[in-house]
Amino acid sequence: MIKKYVYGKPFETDAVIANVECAEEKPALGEVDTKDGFLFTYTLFPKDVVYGLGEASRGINKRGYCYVSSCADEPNHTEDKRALYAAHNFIVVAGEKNFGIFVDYPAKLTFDIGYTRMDTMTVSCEEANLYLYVIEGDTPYDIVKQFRKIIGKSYIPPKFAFGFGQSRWGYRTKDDFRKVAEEHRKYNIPLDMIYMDIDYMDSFKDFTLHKENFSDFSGFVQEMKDQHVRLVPIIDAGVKVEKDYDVYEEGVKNRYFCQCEDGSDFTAAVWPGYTHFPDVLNPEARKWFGDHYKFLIDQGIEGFWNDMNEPAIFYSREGMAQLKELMKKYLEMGEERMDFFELKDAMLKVADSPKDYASFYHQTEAGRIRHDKVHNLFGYNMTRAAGEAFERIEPDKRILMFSRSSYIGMHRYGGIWTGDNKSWWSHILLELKMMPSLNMCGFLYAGADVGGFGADTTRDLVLRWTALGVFTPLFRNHSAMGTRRQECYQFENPEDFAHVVQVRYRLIPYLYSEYMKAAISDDMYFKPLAFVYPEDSFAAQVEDQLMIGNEIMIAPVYTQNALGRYVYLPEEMKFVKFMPDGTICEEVLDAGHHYVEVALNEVPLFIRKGKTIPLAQAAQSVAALDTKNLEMLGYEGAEYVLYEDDGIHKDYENPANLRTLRN
Ligand code: MIG
Repeated sequence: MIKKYVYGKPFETDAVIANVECAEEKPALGEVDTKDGFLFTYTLFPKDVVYGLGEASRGINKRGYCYVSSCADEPNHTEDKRALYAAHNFIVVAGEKNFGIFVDYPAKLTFDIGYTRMDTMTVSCEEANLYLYVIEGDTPYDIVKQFRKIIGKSYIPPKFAFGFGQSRWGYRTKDDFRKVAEEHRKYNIPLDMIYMDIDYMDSFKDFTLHKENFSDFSGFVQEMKDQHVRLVPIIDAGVKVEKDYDVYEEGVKNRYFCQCEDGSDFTAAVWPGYTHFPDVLNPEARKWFGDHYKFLIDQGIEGFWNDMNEPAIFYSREGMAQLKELMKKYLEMGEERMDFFELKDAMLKVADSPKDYASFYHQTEAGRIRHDKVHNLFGYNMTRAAGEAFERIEPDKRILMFSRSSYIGMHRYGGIWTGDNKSWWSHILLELKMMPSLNMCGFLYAGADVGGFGADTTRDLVLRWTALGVFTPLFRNHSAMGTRRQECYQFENPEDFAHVVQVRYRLIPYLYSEYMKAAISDDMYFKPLAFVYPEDSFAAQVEDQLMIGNEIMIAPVYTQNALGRYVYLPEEMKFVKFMPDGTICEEVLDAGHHYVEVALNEVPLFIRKGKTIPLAQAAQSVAALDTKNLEMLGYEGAEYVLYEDDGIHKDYENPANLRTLRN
């Protein structure tokens, strides 16, 4: 049962696409107060669990902290962070009463989930102009499924995007990319994608190519495709201010950029230097920006990642002007009297400043709106620009797309990666916890930078993280310039990495099938244990294991120097380990707590009682997978319904895509 309540004059975000009638009465659960902004209050029962919020810090159970929806370029994903890159305003309270709420509001929103008072949850924002959806159901899982029905189908990438991708900020030349492909092939580390970070562009200008490094780009794209490797370029939000650069000139001429109060184009510095932001909330400008992806599609590109679309601002013209004033003051007064901390603070504060976000405007269907009032919709609509354009450019073909910033609704146009994590053990666990929360909000194609983006990694960390990445739909090793190199072939015994990545390919028939079933039926691919075992009170406390699809459970090792880990089995399961020599260890374990040993080069998973999964032979690319000859793993006599399609087109509902396999 879903009820929609309207307060004031909401901005139409298009997050919800089903027609839900507005209810006349007040919500039966919780109290709403609109005297001073919007305030929803609910008293939590001692054992209530709160799920949701998609991309956020901390646990699967969100209780006990305060989270803020305010998309931010935040590269430090520590426990104290209240806001990361996305705004996913959906939560589910499970326990004494089960209900979900979605607050469709595109500006800053605060979820105080037992932070100010441990027994009180509040959701609040400054202006009471929003839609509140209240969803009641028997279980949290049921509530999620109802929610997913009203926000529209999740994005489906091409099948190659279920392969392994290698990325690093700093690949510059064709030879850099060739080397990555060569090294993977040399060590039999499967590979389907190499990501192109900002250096492929000419001076960081969107929809351009570095002239010396990428002459005959389409020839190069084909050269890589001949090895079954797709190049996936990055697109940044800001368009460089540069005379005679076509994207810039068109945007200025047609008034397609976000503007200041006085009608001048808002100017912010990002990688290219000063840029303007395409006004992706203006349908015409959105179409224009999206059409530019064609420049790369025409050269054979089949996938993109959208970055810096919170949008990130290093500094604005105004911010720089103020800094200059301050520096001038210091130069005049001399260093004895200089307040070092004032200067340091001023420097840090120019980036992503609320003042800047409140100084430019969008031209929307509802008229001119100040950016800060719709801030959380920028990344969503940049990705929507691309997604809508793909429908025009290649209506029958799936194109890979994922974004850094997002809002619910964007899940229809692309996936997400979780941004600039670090090479920390705790971030393996953080990724695991985010995955089911993201699925609740519709984001199925998701993953984190395997091995960690910032900071120097270690071999064991990359191996353990890769063994989790085996199960995430988006499986990409990515790292920042200046950090220790972390491609699989950079470490001793690359065959260990080859083995772990090969396990992914062996599992692709199953993982892809479960992804597609989840996408087609608005279900979750990753589930917290409690969603599958609602009667098991211990399952609700498990924060480091996940269910995938209907057959398996994962319990990755995320502790350095650990030889294995404790795992909780809500029912009997078959413990499976993919050994480095290609064999598979199987052992039936009873329900309950166990310690399982898992070496660095082994990949563990658990098959639920009475279930079976298909397994392919390892292959070096998705295209090379033999899905006709699958072996079955798990319980004998069990059946599995496999979903398979050509991975390119959109014929999802064809009954021929399903076939029953028997163990
Ligand atoms: O300010 O393009 O999250 O994946 O490598 C950093 C360079 C800009 C941030 C992205 C990261 C990417 C990096 N970008």
